[in-house]
Amino acid sequence: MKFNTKTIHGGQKPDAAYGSVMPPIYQTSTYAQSTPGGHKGYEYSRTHNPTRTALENAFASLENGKYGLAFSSGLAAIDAILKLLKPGDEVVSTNDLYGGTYRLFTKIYEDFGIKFHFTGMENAKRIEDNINENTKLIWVETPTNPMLNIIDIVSVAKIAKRYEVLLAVDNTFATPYLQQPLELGADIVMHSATKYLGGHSDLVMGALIVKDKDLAARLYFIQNACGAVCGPQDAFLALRGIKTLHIRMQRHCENGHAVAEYLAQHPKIENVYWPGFQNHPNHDIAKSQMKAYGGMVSFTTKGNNYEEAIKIVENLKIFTLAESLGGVESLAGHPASMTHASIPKEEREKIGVVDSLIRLSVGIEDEADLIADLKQAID
Ligand code: P1T
Repeated sequence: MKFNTKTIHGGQKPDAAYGSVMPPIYQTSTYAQSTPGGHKGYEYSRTHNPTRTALENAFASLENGKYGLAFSSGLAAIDAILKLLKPGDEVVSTNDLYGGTYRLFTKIYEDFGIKFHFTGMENAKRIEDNINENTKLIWVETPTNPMLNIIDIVSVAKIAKRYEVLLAVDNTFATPYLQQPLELGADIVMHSATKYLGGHSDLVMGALIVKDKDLAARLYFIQNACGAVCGPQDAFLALRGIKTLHIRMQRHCENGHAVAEYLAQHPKIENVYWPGFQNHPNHDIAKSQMKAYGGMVSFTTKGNNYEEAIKIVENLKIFTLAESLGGVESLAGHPASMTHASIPKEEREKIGVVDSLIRLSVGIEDEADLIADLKQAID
């Protein structure tokens, strides 16, 4: 089945009871048993729920995986991966990543005895410099949030295999429409399904997808034992969102391209970060592992003035100033004071998250309106 068909049918079939084309919202915590243990595959909704199962099957299908797991948020999904580890284990992570992931690593899991090494992964050699006998996990986000760096998943996967370390890829920015990390050698794909998978800014959710049966069993155990599952209403909304993922992504990419080109020629703009540009430092890798370049664009203004950046985001009318990304509507954010405020100033500035950096999640509105809005806000 091709991707554009999978978004609509992947892992899903009409409901067995009445043939409803969309899975019903099984709004129930529990299921009747005829005798203890005598049930129809469902006994308690933390463990399983039929609406969630339909969504988990859809996740697995989209990423060419075998097993999908849905969580109450993206961070809950990452938390489940970290629970595969034990005190003394070490993780090598990208140094440019979502601030909340960084906070979970450094403010929660370091206290439980896990050590994190943050490094730029554009050069794979740097990963090897941080691997030792305690390393159990490599954490990759690509494209990175918010600098839009691209990491070569195939090269990192080779290193992970050589050292027998798990490779997890946060595929939130790309979505399986643009890249499928399991096909490139990753062991675990993670999503904040809050973003493009849901696609309508109406839910908070996380996803994990794997191919390996034993790894899936360990993650299902953690999901049930720790309990950060999503509810059936949200599972239904995510299923509905996924059905248009391919057409939404196509438009996000087109509009992202137009906005990036507009910003690049604007005299007040210093840098535009978008992996589709030929002069983006990792453009060749983006070209080889992604189908197109996505709808996320970051930029800085000349002079790197904090007040000016704040004024621009306040002046926007069609772009909404808000955290998050990946919905049909365009959003603008100021990473240094919003999504990445939990990263110390000197750390974030090392990776380019300077005071004038503005991050755009370019939506699927009319391209001309988006450009006119940026023009009036910047001018
Ligand atoms: O918000 P939540 O569903 O828990 O997902 C966390 C998360 C994980 N990974 C990436 C790449 C993310 O971008 C996020 C959430 N990011 C935002 C809220 C944001 O505005 O960047």
